[in-house]
Amino acid sequence: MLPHAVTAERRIKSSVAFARAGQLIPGGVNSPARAFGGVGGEPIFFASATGAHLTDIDDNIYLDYIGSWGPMILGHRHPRVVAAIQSALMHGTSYGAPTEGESHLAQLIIDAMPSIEKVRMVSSGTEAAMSAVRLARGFTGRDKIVKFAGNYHGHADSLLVAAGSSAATLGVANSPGVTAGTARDTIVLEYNEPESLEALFQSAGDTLAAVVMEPVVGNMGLVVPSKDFLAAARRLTHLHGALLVFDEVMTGFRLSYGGAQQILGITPDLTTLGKIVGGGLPLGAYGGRRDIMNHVLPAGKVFQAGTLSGNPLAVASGTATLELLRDAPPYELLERHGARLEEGFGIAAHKAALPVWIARQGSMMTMFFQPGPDVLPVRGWKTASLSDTARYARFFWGMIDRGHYMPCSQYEALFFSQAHTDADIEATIQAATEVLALLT
Ligand code: KE4
Repeated sequence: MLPHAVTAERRIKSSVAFARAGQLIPGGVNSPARAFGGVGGEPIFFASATGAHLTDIDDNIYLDYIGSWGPMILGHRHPRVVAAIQSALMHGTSYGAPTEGESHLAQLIIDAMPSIEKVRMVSSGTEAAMSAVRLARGFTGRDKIVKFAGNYHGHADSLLVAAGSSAATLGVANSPGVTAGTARDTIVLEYNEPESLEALFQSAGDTLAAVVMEPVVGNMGLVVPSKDFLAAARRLTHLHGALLVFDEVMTGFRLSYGGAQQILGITPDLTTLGKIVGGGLPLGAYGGRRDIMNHVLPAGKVFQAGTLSGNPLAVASGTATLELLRDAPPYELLERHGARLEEGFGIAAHKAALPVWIARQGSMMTMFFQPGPDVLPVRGWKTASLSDTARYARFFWGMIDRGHYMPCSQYEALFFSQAHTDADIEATIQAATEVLALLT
């Protein structure tokens, strides 16, 4: 089932739905990441999804390259995941009390990531990151945290400083409403600059509770870390008694079954998870060293709670997803398809004489459109933010009109699933070749 070409005239129902939503919901969306602010035009409303495909409310079919911003690594509506949710549903939806399923999922997470000795489940990646920061501050007794420009860790106040993802896309990397007092305790450095991390620790190492980072960045577009940068983060936090927090909400179970930390060979003190761990239902988690996690209430004194934490339906969905990824790992297939997509896009951009930087890790990839003529390697926000976002927007709409749903921002990574076939990947390369040729 290959996508058919669609045009704006074929999205009338979406346009009507967006007009109605705009009267009821700020910006007509429940998350700015899906508002199309980075590409202009109106967001597309969807009705259903199966495997690698999305169907919008005008019955247009698209190959899906965001996969709900990461969770749908198995493809939409995997039968085993659907069956697990249905089975849990037959028993109830929420108890506000512990269930054995939560311990089973906790064991799966702990088995997958040796750095996680204990784990607490929450309902989103934001909650996971917010809680990990509070825990790091409670454990160390220190106030200040370090994050990196273009990294996004959800919308908790202390982390909405120089944030990536839709905060960067829509120009509110430092959101109104975040107080100066809060922002004062968040120090922002440039990703992949070990020397600035070194200098900070030299001057203020004993005031730092944690370094919080995306171990492979998806939220400024894809940026991979240098070995020196990662080594410095691990060495300096250890030396100065600060915690290293890997935000693996996006990379966890995506880049490998053990996440980015498995492929990078770095052991963090705390890890945050989301997206895939819930299989598309609302579930996040944070975990790490037992001595740290035992500070979380009621084992310890650091408060964190949640009505729907460890919700039985989300736990069933996440458990089925992780068991499928553990028992039939898709990572070799995803790597093969990723390498082919990277090659195809690179050849197409070269043919069109377009200055682009393509970054990829497994099934996460970004093609950065640059002003040129020279191509600058994108190592952090300083270079990512130079991107030609107008040209990206033209690429995005050209791909939409050919039935390929790319991230609606230059500052987001694309994702694909194990349900994408060789033919799907080739069709997307063909579409990109046609669109890029029109962008010169
Ligand atoms: P959620 O609260 O959206 O579940 O997770 C926040 C979060 C934390 N950490 C990382 C590394 C993340 O990528 C995210 C969320 N990612 C964005 C997409 N880049 C979610 C999309 C959205 O905000 O709608």
